[in-house]
Amino acid sequence: MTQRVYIGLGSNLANPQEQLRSALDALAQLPETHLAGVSSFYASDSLSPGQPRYTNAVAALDTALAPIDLLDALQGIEADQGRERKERWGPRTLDLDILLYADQVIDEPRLKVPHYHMHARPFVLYPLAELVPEDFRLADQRPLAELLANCPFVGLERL
Ligand code: ROI
Repeated sequence: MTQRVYIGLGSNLANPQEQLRSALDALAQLPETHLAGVSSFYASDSLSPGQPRYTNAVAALDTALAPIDLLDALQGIEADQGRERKERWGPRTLDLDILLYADQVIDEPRLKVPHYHMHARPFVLYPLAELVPEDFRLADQRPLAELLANCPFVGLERL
């Protein structure tokens, strides 16, 4: 059975738009997975000061991969694109986050879904909103419209 999953993509090094495009190609080639949709790309300042601006997007996947297998696959794509895990919150060539996995709530050491910071991040919520119905709710039942209302479209530049 396939599940609808939303992936957050981010990059602020080494031509971020190119990084996102090759990550999308890699997502489309994952086993047992169909790339069902891609949002616009958005640029914004880093939440951590002193880093280059980020480019972010959200992708919709229909996948039969289990959550941890999908996480392994995403970390493989990050590593292929030169991600080095030096410092937490550091600049990165590619960040791939599982934002939502169907309506599952996952709380494991390696994986927390819904993604713990997505509720307040405009560069996640606005691209996600392009891919879902207007009455969409997160797995914790919070309506996306409510999160958007509390998260102004400030500092986001749609590319
Ligand atoms: N800031 C923006 N704008 N986009 C990101 O993806 C992003 N990712 C991060 C931190 C450093 C928190 N800031 C970010 O990890």
